[in-house]
Parts: sequence; C-alpha cells; structure tokens
Amino acid sequence: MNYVNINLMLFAKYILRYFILLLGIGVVGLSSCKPQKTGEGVFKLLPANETGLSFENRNVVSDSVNVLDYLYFYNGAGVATADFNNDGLPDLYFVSNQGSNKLYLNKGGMKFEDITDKAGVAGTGNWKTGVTVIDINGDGFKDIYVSVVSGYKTFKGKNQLYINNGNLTFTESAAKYGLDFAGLSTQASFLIMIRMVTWICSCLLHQFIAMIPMVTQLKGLNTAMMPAIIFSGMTMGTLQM
Ligand SMILES: [Ca+2]
Ligand SMILES: [Ca+2]
Repeated sequence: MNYVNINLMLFAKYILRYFILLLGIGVVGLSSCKPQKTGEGVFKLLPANETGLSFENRNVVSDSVNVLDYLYFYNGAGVATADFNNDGLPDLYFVSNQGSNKLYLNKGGMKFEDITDKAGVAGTGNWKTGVTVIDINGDGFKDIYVSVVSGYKTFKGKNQLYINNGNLTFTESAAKYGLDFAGLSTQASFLIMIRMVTWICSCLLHQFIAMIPMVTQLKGLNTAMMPAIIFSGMTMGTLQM
C-alpha cells in the first residue's frame, strides 16, 4: 500500500464519519420538529369556558367616538392583578373603555369567578382608561384606582377609588380621599412610596444619629394625609412627584 492509497483511505474515513454525524443531526432535528397544534408551546392557551375569564373590551364606533376623531380609541384600558382577599391567589381586575369593568376572584386551579356586581367595582364614566392597585389606607387590603377620560367630546366621569372593605366588597371613595379627578386621565402612579423610601434612605445616610426619632415620627404620620400629598402632584391625570 503506497502513500497515496493511505491518504485516500483516511479521507474516505473522515467523509464517512462526517456523513454519519450529519445523519444523526438530521434525525434529531426531524424528531424535534413535529407540528404544533394551536395553543401549544411555552404557554398553553386556556379557553374562557374553562377559566371563567370571559372579559372582552369591545369598543363601539360611532360618528362622535372613533379613531379618526380620537387617536387613542384602540389603546385599550388595562388590567391589574392583585390578591384582593389575601388568600395567596392573585385575582384579576379588567377595565373596559365603554363597558363594565370586571373583577375575577381566583378560585385556584386556573378557575376564576366574576364577582364584579357583589364587589361593586363595575366602574362609571363612558371612557375608562386605566387601573392602578394600591393599599391607599394601609389596612392590609388592596384598593383599586380607575382612571377616566372626561371633558373631551362626549366623555364624562371622574376617576374612581374603590376602597377594599376586606370582605370582597368595595366602597367608592375617590371624593373622600380627594382623588376624584376629572380630566384627561390615562393611568395613575402612586410614586409617593418611592419618594418616601428615597427620603428615608437619604436621611438614614446623612443623619444616622437622628434615625430613631425620625422613624418614630414617620410611624406617627397620619395616613389620611397621604392621598392629599399624592394628589397635589397630579397634572392632567399624570402623577408628577
Ligand atoms: Ca385572591
Ligand atoms: Ca386598603
């Protein structure tokens, strides 16, 4: 066997190995490329008749309210998730531009119950735009703040604050808290908490010795003052601290 024949044999050997490797990759690739049905993948689509989540934000076009006259017609209205009854399961609150808002209680096992009517959180106003959840009165139960557009075209209404009564019913209290804003609201952000934390941290860093009396002072802060502080920064529906 001469030198040329040896090289040809080695070349054929490498080609065979390369072919077997490609064949293996092809087999693995084909086996992993089975066609997927609709709803399969990282997430699984659950139908409304299984979950009970049948909310739909259906906007009705009219001569006075449409996307040509109102650019934000199809912007949607928003959804919030929070544990409103403190049972460890996140509940869902959907906002409808023109229809009824919906509160769904999480029953576990991806099953939800529409408790909007008995909770009293359907919302008012004919163009609702957003929702923010915050425990505004610090009682351990999450409250709901709904933003509403008014004063433009046929839009009427005021922002609403639904205070959680702790038994899956709510009491609309926006006027009581000074948060019944009427205007071009889109979405509220309660940034006061961030500002307060920043302020506390700053104080702790720069005035470490005064830490104890300062915290004591904060604990004594009348929580009823907080909404007034928050609202003082609101301009055209946007909270600006
Ligand atoms: Ca819950
Ligand atoms: Ca609360």
